[in-house]
Amino acid sequence: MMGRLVLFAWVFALMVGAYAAEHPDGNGAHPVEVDQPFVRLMPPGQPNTAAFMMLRNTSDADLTLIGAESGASRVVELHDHEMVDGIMRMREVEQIALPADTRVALERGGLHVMLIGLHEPLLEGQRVPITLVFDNAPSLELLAPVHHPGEEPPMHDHRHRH
Ligand SMILES: [Cu+2]
Repeated sequence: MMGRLVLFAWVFALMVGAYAAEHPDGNGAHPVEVDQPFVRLMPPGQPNTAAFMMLRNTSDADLTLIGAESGASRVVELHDHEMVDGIMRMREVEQIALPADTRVALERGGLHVMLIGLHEPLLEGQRVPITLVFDNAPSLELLAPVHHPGEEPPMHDHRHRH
């Protein structure tokens, strides 16, 4: 019995050691990098908006974004766009796959984090806290500045305008 306890303790210590080796400065080295996050400024009275960003899975393991949280709105959902009868519509998706060593864009007309039921109107330049939740990586907190739709940072050489 005692031997088994010691074994458990030893295996646990090994696991903690492995985690520390992969994350040398604590929570600083997350396997997912987030570039240029922003929240779209909506006209006054509009209760919903969306957050966009470039996600990069820098690890060699497949990860999955399974949700997002924010104190700014009542509900936060992962959304995608799809064409239905020639009209672009948003729909909720359960998760967003982040294959190993791959970039995934959350961008206008595509995947995004939907903020539904804003508690207060957002102001340009304000930074909105968003937490990304993954299936097999620690949650990641970020601050996404609010941008006027015409002044969003360019993500690609070609920008889709609808
Ligand atoms: Cu949406």
